Amino acid sequence: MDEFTIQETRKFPQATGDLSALLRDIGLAGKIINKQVRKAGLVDILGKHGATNVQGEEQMKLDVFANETLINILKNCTECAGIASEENDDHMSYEDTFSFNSKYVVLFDPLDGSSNIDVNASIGTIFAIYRRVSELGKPCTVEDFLQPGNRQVAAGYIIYGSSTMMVYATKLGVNGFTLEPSIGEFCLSHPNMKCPDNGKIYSLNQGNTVKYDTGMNAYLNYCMESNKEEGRPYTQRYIGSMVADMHRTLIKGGIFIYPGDKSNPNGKLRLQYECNPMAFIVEAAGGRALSGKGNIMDIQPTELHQRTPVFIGSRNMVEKAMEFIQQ
Ligand code: FDP
Repeated sequence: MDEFTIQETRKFPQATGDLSALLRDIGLAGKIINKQVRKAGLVDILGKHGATNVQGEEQMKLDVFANETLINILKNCTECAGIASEENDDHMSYEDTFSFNSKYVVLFDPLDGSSNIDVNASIGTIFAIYRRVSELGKPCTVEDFLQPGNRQVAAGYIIYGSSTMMVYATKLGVNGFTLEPSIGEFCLSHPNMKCPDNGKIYSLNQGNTVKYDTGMNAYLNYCMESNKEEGRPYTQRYIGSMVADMHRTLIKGGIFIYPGDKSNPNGKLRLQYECNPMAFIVEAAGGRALSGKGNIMDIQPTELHQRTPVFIGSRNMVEKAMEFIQQ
């Protein structure tokens, strides 16, 4: 992966190599988190940590470990001015001369899908990289973290599944690397990933149907309706771990939805830590990511832990869903 990233950034004569180094450091954090995830069940890392995060959700021990690993690695590298994590109340600006002069900030969800940890289902780390807008030479500021998703320079995820993979996107495209455990390297296994324009899978928490509005329910009926020519009914798949559901959607096509509902009009998923990076990846792969009111990546964030409804995946399926949602 490191070699591939260096070759790619060489396509830009003005590139300094900072982005490649940052991606390598995030990959390193992924390897360390992976090592711990793979020991779950053997060492005392399963279960609850005993605290709640800023969203009032119970933190799992692995959430805390993953968060601290990313924070420390990015603090000690020279390309990151600061971070914002789904697990922390505020952004963190790294207070040293190297960091003051670093041009990138990173936002991450250290361990997404954590309700799946104890049952051995796939979980993942999601990250988004932005060029800071604050003045170089000084600490980064909250404005650096409140940029719309269309200003992302790169985004990606690491999935701890049947194998461990790091998938990242830049404006040049999306590539996937599988961790070769015997040499500890991410190796290019999924070059130039493309999200199929159409798919046969819809993915959402259908248990919430009663809370969905009429447009959303009409779309669900459309997915379940029989239409041989159009390949319906679609298949329903929902792991409840966004990284895992999105990885499948990226590879096989389909639509992943976490809509707003009567009790939570903005849905559950976080704009900056989950939806924007996934939107950047999927759109770089030819797919589509909408909120029901427009492009996810055009939303101007006003706070760090903002949520948004999300409809993401195969271009034609997402556009079709909008015919029902925007009624
Ligand atoms: P989790 O709470 O397990 O961390 O971001 C939160 C998330 O998982 C996503 O990964 C997942 O897609 C979604 O929540 C699942 O939510 P529901 O249980 O409400 O379906």
